[in-house]
Amino acid sequence: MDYDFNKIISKFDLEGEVLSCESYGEGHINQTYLAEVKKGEEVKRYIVQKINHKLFTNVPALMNNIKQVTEFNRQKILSRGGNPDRESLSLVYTKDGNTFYYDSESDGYFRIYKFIENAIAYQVVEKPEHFYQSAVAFGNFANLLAEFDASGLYEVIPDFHNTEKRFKDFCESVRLDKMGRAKTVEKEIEFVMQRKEYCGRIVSLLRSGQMPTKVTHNDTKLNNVMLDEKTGEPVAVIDLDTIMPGSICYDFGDSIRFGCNPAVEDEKDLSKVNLSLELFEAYAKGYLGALKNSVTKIEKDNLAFGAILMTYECGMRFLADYLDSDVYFRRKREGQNLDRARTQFKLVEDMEKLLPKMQEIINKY
Ligand code: ADP
Ligand code: GN1
Ligand code: MG
Repeated sequence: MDYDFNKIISKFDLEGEVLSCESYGEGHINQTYLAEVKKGEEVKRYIVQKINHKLFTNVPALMNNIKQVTEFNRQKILSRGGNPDRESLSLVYTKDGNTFYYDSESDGYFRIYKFIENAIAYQVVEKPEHFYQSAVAFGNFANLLAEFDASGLYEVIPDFHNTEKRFKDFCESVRLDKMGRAKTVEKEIEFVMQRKEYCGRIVSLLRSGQMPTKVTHNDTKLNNVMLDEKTGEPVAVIDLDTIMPGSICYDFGDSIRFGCNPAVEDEKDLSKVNLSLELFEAYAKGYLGALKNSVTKIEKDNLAFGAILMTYECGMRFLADYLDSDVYFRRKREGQNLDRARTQFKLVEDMEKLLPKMQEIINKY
């Protein structure tokens, strides 16, 4: 075990003997573990996470956001007769009622969620139907957030999808070139520079009020939603760290970025990386179907562009991290962030060619 999980878990309001606590999942940000805890004859599973506090510098405020959203969600699910421990991310509080435990020994902030059983967070789309269902899940989640009083939410990472700001940060990484890697990725840097004009489009629409600012999830990739392992139907939206003001074009775009590509995010063989219009249509149908009339014209006109923007932005973030010596995104091997950046740029090129078709599909729904 990486940390003293016996001690850490004992601080939370759950009883029993910790049988194991092993590294779990494919998230790029937090350190996630699956714990098995035995109480009497029963073994229960939990997700234990060491929160990335380099990035989430105000953990109490972050956790207060999660508490507000999950508690709201819980009430909604209970009122329709559902099971909140399965249909929502559910926190296990500490014995003294806190949302997290700070372990001074490891300088780690830990939180625990109930494990959502019999459900899968896919890394790539295996069936178009699954992708459609993930769109329904994120669409319903957007509806839920629209009813939620967001005035008490803290903006966890300001400018999270402010692509103009991301571009400036990228230029700074190129300028500093800490690892001397810039000369080996000139082509990729040029790719970003050539598309600078993309950066301001959505932020200026939001700034001028032409596009509504909504409370959004901001990290809507396929492995942040759990689907029932048997029926493939949506179970719960997870990874609630980045709920903040944003645009639905970001949420829609990020789902497309990750899920419409049949290859993995760090695929080395770029011939396998492309945008599937079939998957795009499945997502558009599910998402717009769930959102119904709440989508404005300006949003609709920018959903397909949002996919290009989110993919471009994510590629730029991966490349900046490669230049900065991989300090942001967790990586399992050397060069992984560069490979991730390259898949994103390949997808951007594909989307640029397919944009009129993507827009046509949006207009259908
Ligand atoms: P990160 O912020 O690092 O992406 P996530 O919160 O998304 O971390 O968790 C990483 C992975 O752990 C998810 O993709 C999912 O596979 C799994 N996971 C997270 N929470 C739960 C849960 N409550 N039940 C089951 N699996 C979960
Ligand atoms: C991170 O946490 P995770 O792995 O679900 C990142 C997203 C990126 C994504 C790229 C808080 O998401 O913004 O789009 O990696 N999350 C954060 O796969 O930066
Ligand atoms: Mg995640």
